[in-house]
Order: sequence, then C-alpha cells, then structure tokens
Amino acid sequence: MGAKAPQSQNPHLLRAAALPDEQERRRSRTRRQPQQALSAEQERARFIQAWLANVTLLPFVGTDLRLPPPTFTTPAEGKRSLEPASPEIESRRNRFDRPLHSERSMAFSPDGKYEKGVHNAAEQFPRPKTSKDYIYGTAGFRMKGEELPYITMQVGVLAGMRSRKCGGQVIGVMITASHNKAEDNGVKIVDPQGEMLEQEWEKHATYLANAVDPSEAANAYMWLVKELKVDQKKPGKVFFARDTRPSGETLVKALKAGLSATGIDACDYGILTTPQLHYLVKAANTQDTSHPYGEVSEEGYYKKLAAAYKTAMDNAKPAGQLTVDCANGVGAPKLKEMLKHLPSEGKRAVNIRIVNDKIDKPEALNEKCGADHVKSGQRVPDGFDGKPYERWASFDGDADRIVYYFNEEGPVFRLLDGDRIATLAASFIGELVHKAGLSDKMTIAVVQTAYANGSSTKYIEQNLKLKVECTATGVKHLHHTAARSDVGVYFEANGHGTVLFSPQTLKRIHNHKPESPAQLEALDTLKALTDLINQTVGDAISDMLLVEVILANKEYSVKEWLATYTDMPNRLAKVRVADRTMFVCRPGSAERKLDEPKEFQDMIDAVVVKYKDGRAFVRPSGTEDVVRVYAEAAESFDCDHMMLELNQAFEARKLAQA
Ligand code: 16G
Ligand code: MG
Repeated sequence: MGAKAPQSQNPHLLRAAALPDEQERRRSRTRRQPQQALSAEQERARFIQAWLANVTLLPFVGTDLRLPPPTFTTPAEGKRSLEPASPEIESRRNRFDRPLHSERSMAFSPDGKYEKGVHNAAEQFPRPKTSKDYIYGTAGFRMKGEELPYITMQVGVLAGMRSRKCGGQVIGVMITASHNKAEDNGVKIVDPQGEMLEQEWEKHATYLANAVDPSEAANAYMWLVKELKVDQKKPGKVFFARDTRPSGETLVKALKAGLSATGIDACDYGILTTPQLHYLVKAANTQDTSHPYGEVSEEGYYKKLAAAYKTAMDNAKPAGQLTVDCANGVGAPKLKEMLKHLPSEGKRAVNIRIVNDKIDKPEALNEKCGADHVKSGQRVPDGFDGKPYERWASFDGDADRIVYYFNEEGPVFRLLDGDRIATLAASFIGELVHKAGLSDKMTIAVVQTAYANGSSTKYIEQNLKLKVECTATGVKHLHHTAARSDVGVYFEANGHGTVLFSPQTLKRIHNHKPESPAQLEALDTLKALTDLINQTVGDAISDMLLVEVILANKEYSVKEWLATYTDMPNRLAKVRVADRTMFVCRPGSAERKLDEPKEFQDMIDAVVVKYKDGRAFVRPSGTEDVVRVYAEAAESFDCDHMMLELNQAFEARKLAQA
C-alpha cells in the first residue's frame, strides 16, 4: 500500500477513498455470467443443490452499523453534535458512533501512565495493516487467530475499564472461536453476573479495536476513561481463560499486555470451557453475598454440579450408556474431570463414554464432529458407532452447546436438538413445580428464536400450556428475555441454552414448606436442578447432566423423548450476497420479517402462503457475510419447492451473488 491519504495516515480513510472501486468490484460480482441453456429439471436440480450445500463464503469485509448521528463530549466543549464533514469522515463517525480518534487527539494530556502503557502495548501488538473494520458482534470478536493479538490486547484494556466501572467486580475474558475452524479464534467479555457484555459497551470494544496505531490507541483509551467517567485509581480484576486452539497462547500474552498496561489485577485460569469461565465470574462476584453461586475454582464447579446431580438422581434409574462427541475440543478434558466427581457405581452411577477427545491434534477441532456439524448437517459425527436407539450427544468446540441424537434402524438419523431439550426441561420443571405444590407461586416461560421448529412451539403452547416468547438470534437476546420470567427456559435450536430462575423464585423454592412426602421429593429435585443448571449461560456439561437426570426420572428412552411431538420438515440455507447490511429486519419481529430490501418481504409472503403450514424467513447473519434462509412446511417436498421459489425471488431482485 504505497499511496498516502491527503490529510491522514489513517487506513480507514484510505479505504474510504478507494470505495468507488470496491463498489464497482461488488457490482461486477453480482452480474450474472452467461450460461449454457439448462433443461428445467437441470435448472431445478442446480438451484436445490446450491441452496442445500454449504456454499463457499466470502471473507468478512466489515459492516455499516447504521447508527443515528452521534454526539460526544470533550472537556473543552461539553456535549455537542458533530459538524457535518466529508462523506468519508461522516461514514466513519457513523460506523463507530463517536469521534474519529485523530479528531480529538489534542484534548488530553499524553503523559498518564496507563495511557503510556496502552501506547506501549499497541507497539508490542500492533494492529494489522488492514482496511477492515473490526466489530464486536454477538459472539465478541471472531476471525483468523493470527489477526487477533491487537484486538485481544484492547479487549484486556476494556475489560479492566469495565471492572473499574463496575466497582472493582470481576470481569471475564474468554478466548475461543467455539464451533469455528481450528485456525480461527475469538475473544469476548463476560459481565459481573456471568452474563454477556452489556450492549452499550460492545460499541466501546469496537471503538478500541479500530484505533489504528499506538497514538490512537492511547487517545481512544483516554477518551473512553473520560466519557465513561472511569476512576483509574480504583482497582480492577479480570479472570480469563481460553479453549484448546494453538493461537490461544499468543492471544493470552496480548491480553495480559492490555491488562498490565492499565494496572489491572488478573487471574489466568488456563484452559476452560466458556461456561466454566462464566461460572467463575459469577461465583467470584457473589462469594460475600447471602447467595454465593459456588466456590471460586474449577474444582468448585465440578463439586457443585456433582452434588446437585446426586440429589436429583435420588429417586431415579439411570437411562443406560451415553456417548459424548467432544468435537476434539476443551469439552473432552473437562468432561473427564467432571466424571471423576460423579458416582461410577451404585444405583446413581453415570455411564458416559467420550469420543473425539484428540485435543493434542489441533486441526481435528470441530472437524467433521461436534454439535454444529451434527445439527447443521443433520448427520452423525466421525467416530460414530452407535447401534439403533443408542443415545449420543455432541458438544461444540468450547462446550457451550449440546445436541442429542440417535439412529433408528435403516439407519434413520434422529436429532434431538435445542428445541427438544427446551421442551423436555420445561415439561419436567413444570411437573416438579406442580408436584411440589408451587403452581400458583411461579410461572414458566419458554424463549425461542425464529429457528425453533413450529411443532415445538405448538407443543409448548398446546400440550405444556406454557407461554412462548420469540427473540432475535444470539444468546444475549434470549437470556435477557428469559430473565424477565419466574422460570425462563431458553434454547436456540442449535443447542445453546439454559434455564433461569429469578431471585424471587429461588427464594420461594427454598422457603416452601412441603405438605406431603411427595411434595418434599419433588421440591428436593427442583432445588437440586437450580444448582445443576448453569444459570449464567448455556453449558454443554450442565445441560447434559440435566437431560440425563430428566430421562432417568421420567424413565424415557430416546424413542419416547422423540415421540413427544413430530418435527415439521424444514430447510436452512445460506446465500452469499453483495452486502448483507442491505437486509434489515423489521423492528419487533424477532427477525421473522424484513423491512429492507423494500418489498422483498412481500415476495417472501407470496411464496409462503402457497404451502400448507408454510413458514419462511430471511435474516442477515451476525457472524458471516451471508444471509440465512429458513423454510418449513407440512411436507418435506413443499420445503424444497419453497426454497426454490425463494431462491428465484433472490434472483429476480438480483440479490444473490454468483
Ligand atoms: C453466535 C451466537 C449464537 C447464534 C449464532 C448465530 C452467542 C454466544 N453465540 O454464535 O447464539 O446462534 O451467533 O449466527 O451469542 P448467525 O448470526 O451467523 O446466524
Ligand atoms: Mg460455542
């Protein structure tokens, strides 16, 4: 990159100057190539194949956050609206919702020790020379591991700031790319009660990650300190951990640099599952309260779950062997550790076999195995040797998702996904609440996303008679909605979910006086579940133990579990588009309707109405440069036809990329 921007060295402005070319490139990509004539049958086969296969993805090229015109504060001027500027500058301001780093670089003293520290850390871990914008998305920052050191250093800086701002409470940082490929990595922040980072602070993370050089990094730090009124003399504490990816080691060094640059106390927990780190953060911040969440150690996590499991199994019969595919990730050693704390003999003995535990082969991570492979491909993982009706489960790469499955004779693959776990958990908890005599004291709600199978929603409403709420995709949305209920069961179909008991509900459960031995038994099991379930975030180990407890208590085999309702046939595909930010979901529709592109939703509605029990939606991905298309209908072949017609709608509007 030899050219220099006229007024700034800033690569963002260089990129902005180059934008017309980029647009031209994108436009030319969307132009259709001349093709040989195909028969109608060939055309149809080609469409279906393209839709159902996992198409090759474009690299992530950044996004426009479409934010309202920003305001900002400088010590000299107080709050004011930004003056109109050149389109390039306006576009960058809008993207980050705050002044450009260079615009207020003179506003602060350059000699604060933490400011200097950040400057030095940014020299040690420089920002990659790229014109890309980094965005803190639903799963934090996620990309190739080699691109992440600078961002991870900045996440350390922000986590420390967040801890200071939260009165010195512990904040967590997890380094993982979950179900993604081994060469990818990611980093995300955990808030004091073990929940995802508050949404407003996601913008601060994005802001820091896009400071382009050490001076901008130091200035951005100081700007945030002032803007957020962070008292730098206050102590701050951060717990961090990583999954088994090789790039994690370098990223830990970068994270430490960001933390020590700003004088933050840190505790390195080495390799953990994501939900274990969430547990530790909550445990640390509640240890001196009337309701400590658990001992602040990895061992404390196992002890808490094991004790709860034993109580919940008091009156149950274990349901035979379970085989767990750990995606060759961190779930393998941690599940092995968990098993050491569980009974291996006697009537409550667990019988768990682990496969895909090769964490010494980094390239094997999530490769043809793991929850995402099984769920999105509707197929068994490598290493599957299950006989008909044998119970299997798969974790994802950081063990915060789980799906169950088995083969019927044939073999016919049967998936028991997040929807199934949600319905199983909601029905069992409902029964316990009723049996314990607590029905009039609490209500249970189930939170799903647009991807939930229509049959599961119907089953919850009509058979279980429980309220269902639908939210946008992404754990933080489900979690916040579930937290508004007395008991909130939330699961994404992909297997990420948990159950939340509100503080009043926990109090009611613990203060309830049972009036019969049957009530006492149900109450004890219910109390045990509140400990067995990791209420901070979806947790594959904890969810697995929950499912095992329920199957054992209900004396259900996988066959009986599957028979509770019949899934509607459905299809999910992803479509490459020139710019996914052109697709805007209708506010309040939980991503089930689009407002933009204009009139595209009318085209979708016109397709759906033709099919019995048809339902379809199109939503832009939050993690990849694609849009996702989901369709379900009463008949399997109707789903294929619907997908074909939806594809034609994309073609007609020239939205899909060749
Ligand atoms: C992230 C979310 C996951 C969601 C997925 C959707 C968290 C921790 N993870 O991985 O819940 O299902 O994104 O991806 O929130 P998409 O937007 O690309 O479809
Ligand atoms: Mg995960």
